[in-house]
Order: sequence, then C-alpha cells, then structure tokens
Amino acid sequence: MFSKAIIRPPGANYADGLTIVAPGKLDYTRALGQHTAYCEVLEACGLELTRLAADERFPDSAFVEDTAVIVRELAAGRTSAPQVILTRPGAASRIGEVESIKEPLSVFCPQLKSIHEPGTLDGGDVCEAAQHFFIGISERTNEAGAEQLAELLSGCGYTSSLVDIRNVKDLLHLKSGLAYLGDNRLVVIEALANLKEFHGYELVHVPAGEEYAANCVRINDQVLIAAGYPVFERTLRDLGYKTSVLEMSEFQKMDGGLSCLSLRF
Ligand code: CIR
Repeated sequence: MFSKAIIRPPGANYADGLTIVAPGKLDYTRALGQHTAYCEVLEACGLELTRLAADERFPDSAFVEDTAVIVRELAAGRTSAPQVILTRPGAASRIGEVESIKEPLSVFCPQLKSIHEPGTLDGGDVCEAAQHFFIGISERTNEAGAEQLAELLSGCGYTSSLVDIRNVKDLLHLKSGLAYLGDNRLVVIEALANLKEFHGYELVHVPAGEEYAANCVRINDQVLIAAGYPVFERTLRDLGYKTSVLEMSEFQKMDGGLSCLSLRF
C-alpha cells in the first residue's frame, strides 16, 4: 500500500527536454492538463501529494521518479519510515535534479543515501517486485550504479537482479517495458519476456504495438494505464484489476511514462 507521492509539474521549457522518439509538436497546455489529471487519479487512489514547484533549470524534472529510489526496510515493515536512495542520473542535463529533490525528500527521511561516481542510475530502471528488485543496465544506468543500488537494497533486506537492456531497441528504461502488479505478476513487453530473470513469475504480455502501455503502475487497488491501448487494458480488466486510464500523449513525446511522473511510497 502507498500513502504518499511526490510530483512536479512540467515547466514552460518542458519541450527542451531529452527525447529519442520523434516527438511531434509538444502541446504544453495539454501536458499541464494531463499532469493535473494524473495528480487527481493519485489522490483518488488515496495518496497524499507533495507538490513541488516546476523547475525550469531542468526541462525533464517532471520525471521525478528518476531522481530517487524509496523503499521500506523489510524487517521494519511496510509502515516504517521510508529509506531514500538518491540516484545519479545518466544524462548530464539531469544530474542537478537530484540536488533539488533532496530537501523535500528529507522531510520523510532524514538520512538520505546516494549513488556515487562512477555509478549512474535512473529510477526508471528500478522495478520493485515485493522483496526483490530488478535493476536495468541501460543507456542511463551503468553496472557500477546498479551494483551500488543492489548493495544498498540488500542492507534494507531486498534481493536484486540486474537486467541488461542495452540491446533492446527503443527501450529507454527497464520500466518502459516492465511493471510489477503484485501477486507474483509481471507485465512485460515481448522483447523482455524470455529473460531468465523473470522465470518463476506469472507474465502478463503486452501485445505488439501496445508496448508503451507496459509502463503501468499499480497503486493500492488501481492500475493506472495510458489511454489508447485497448487490448492491454482488457487483459488487465480480465485479470480483475480496476483500471484508471490516463491521457499521456505529451509525456510519451518526451519518452516518459506513468511511473516516471511520481515518487510513490
Ligand atoms: C529523459 O530522457 O530523461 C526524459 N525525457 C524522460 C524520462 C522518463 N523517465 C522514466 O521513464 N522513468
């Protein structure tokens, strides 16, 4: 169960952020509207939001998930104080975002841990699956960063496995193609479905052409999914999940998904 989330709306220079998909023209007003709708759904899921001010020093800073990993020490239980590991984003233009999220995170966790040089790590590469974490090695997260995180997570009682996605075309982060739904169930795109790391899990396959929908987020009794992916949405409904469908076009243009827009704990 999550009770809180941290969000930051996109700033007026959001269109200057990084993107590898052909972006199309970005509609900033629409991006703000989609962000507002996202926040409303988080609140409807019962989360109390910490709303950070937009930060135009960093055009990608709405994607707060990349700046930190938040966990609860397993032995201490799900309601214990959160433990925060600040990341070290792999894109030079995003490293400064970490400094700007330290203060709001310190409110919840006085002793922040960090990923250090030469490690790089984006939160989008970190997928929590109950007592285990999958950590993607990607364009943004290197082995040193992934190993540092695995060690810090081990100190909190979690096991980890590293998943190399550098050869998977068009996958920015591990969670662009993987999500954990609870109950030993993983959502996967076909390009990841045969990896040995996922043996022993029940796989929920995302059909070809609907890959963007893989970045869904289970929050309490809801699964948030992007609008426009009816086959995958039906799959989730058939499995018994309540879905909340959100328009994400202006975040997709900047390679962002639902998970990236919040830090949940
Ligand atoms: C970037 O390239 O860093 C941003 N434009 C998108 C980050 C998306 N974050 C995520 O998937 N966790």
